[in-house]
Amino acid sequence: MAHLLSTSCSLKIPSCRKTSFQSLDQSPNAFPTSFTVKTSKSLVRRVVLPGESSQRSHTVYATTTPIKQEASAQKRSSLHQSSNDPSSKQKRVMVIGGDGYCGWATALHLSNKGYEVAIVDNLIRRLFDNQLGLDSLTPITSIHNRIRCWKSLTGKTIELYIGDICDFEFLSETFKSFEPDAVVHFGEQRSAPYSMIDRSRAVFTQHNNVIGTLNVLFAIKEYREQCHLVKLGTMGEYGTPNIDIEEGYLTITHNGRTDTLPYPKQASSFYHLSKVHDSNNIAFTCKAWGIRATDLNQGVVYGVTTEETAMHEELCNRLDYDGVFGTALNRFCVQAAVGHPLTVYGKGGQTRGYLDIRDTVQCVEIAIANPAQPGEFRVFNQFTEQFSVNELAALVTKAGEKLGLDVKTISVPNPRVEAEEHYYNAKHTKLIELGLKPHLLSDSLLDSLLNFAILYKDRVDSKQIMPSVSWRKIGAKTKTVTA
Ligand code: NAD
Ligand code: USQ
Repeated sequence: MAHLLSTSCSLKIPSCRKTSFQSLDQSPNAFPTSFTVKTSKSLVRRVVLPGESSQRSHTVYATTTPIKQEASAQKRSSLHQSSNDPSSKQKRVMVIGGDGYCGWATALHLSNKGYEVAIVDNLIRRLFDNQLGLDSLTPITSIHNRIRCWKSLTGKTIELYIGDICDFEFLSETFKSFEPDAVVHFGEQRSAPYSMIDRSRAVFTQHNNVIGTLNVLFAIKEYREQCHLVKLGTMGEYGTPNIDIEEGYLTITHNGRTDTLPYPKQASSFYHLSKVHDSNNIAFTCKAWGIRATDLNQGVVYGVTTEETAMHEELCNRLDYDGVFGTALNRFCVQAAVGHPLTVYGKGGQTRGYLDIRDTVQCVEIAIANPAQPGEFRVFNQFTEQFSVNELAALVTKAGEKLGLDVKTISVPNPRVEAEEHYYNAKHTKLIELGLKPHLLSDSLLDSLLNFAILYKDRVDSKQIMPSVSWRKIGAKTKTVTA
């Protein structure tokens, strides 16, 4: 089992450019959030992929040094509609976190739909996996190969900016260079268990997520005032109150006076709390600076295939099944495929909103196509169905048995601090009103997810399945996560 904190780590990037990460220490910023392309002193790299001769395919920007404005940025502006016209369809979309699970599928979907897309990512998620000794169920190729494959299949270019959005200089240059009409922000540390490993991970998560989002807000104010921010929040911001959950706001009458206020937030991990802080910062800047923003409070995502990722094996998305990054339904399908009992935490009454990854990409597209007004902080609850963990386990058991699998369930002592039996009724009508056509969890989807898991079951490391992070045991001491 790999140790969590190694002193350095490098990722292999094809096309002969070696990258290395900064060394780690125990400080709040201990986790490397950017890297530089080492083969040249120049911090601006234009990567021309084999078979693409001199044509621009994608650009790799390193972090801290100002980047020369490229001529192509000017040329481009004649190709796209003016983003200062709020009524025009937004065309240029920056996908921050575009190498991740939701981001990769969304970047391809938007590119397929005719948007000009740039991915901004520091690839830190791949580093987390390396540090923790984890791997996606599905083999995923480098971001460079992914983009090259997409280009060769469709002729469509996705630009690539590699760097850390916590580095404002880097982010500014990506804004000046790409000139986005919309920014979809997926680029955060998104695992609740990761944020609860130890103090340094808690601090890293909140620093990375809150400062990254703050930088995006400043970049919009400074360089692209009309740009629409589509920010991935989470249903977990609301917690599990004993009343219905509304979409962002609640009208309250108190001592005879009535007001519509932000819905109370009761997040239950340092990760989920980072999303609450983000939401507050975004709401404030909408008011103060006239930023236009949509906060997508997304539920738990399941599935792996979208229309675009299915086009070629090199476009395949990641699927996490481990105890840190794996989420409930995806984990249960992989567990069923390898004959591991389904790991229901505690009583299993924990109820959450869920959605198919095909709906994630659809929802984001809908949000971009129907932008918020200047100064508007719009909140959509982005999920399609609610399930308790016990209900998910029962559905996977039934689907597994149909495929001849012997599926068992165990109750695992809950490593989290959360209600295990509670009321849950969350509204989710706004995206439907704007045209979302949900892919509801069906037998056929479960079949295909289970078959996917069976296909790759030899890649499963069973030692990674049981949860190893405890909400109660988190402390200041740096922890090594062992299987
Ligand atoms: P992921 O870990 O697969 O992807 C996140 C990506 O962001 C990674 O590629 C990572 O390298 C990048 N990133 C992180 N910090 C960055 C930084 N400072 N600068 C540049 N890039 C950075 O996560 P995901 O599952 O795709 O989730 C994406 C977003 O959606 C997250 O904000 C998450 O909170 C939200 N969300 C996810 C789910 C889910 O079930 N996966 C559910 C609800 C909400
Ligand atoms: N759970 C189990 N067994 C497991 C895994 C999870 O019982 O093997 C339970 C958890 O205790 C929890 C529920 O299932 O009650 C959901 O857990 P999860 O790991 O599937 O999801 P969560 O930690 O909430 O986080 C995921 C994403 C996060 C996103 C969130 C949406 O990692 O980025 O914000 O889903 S939401 O849950 O709506 O907040």
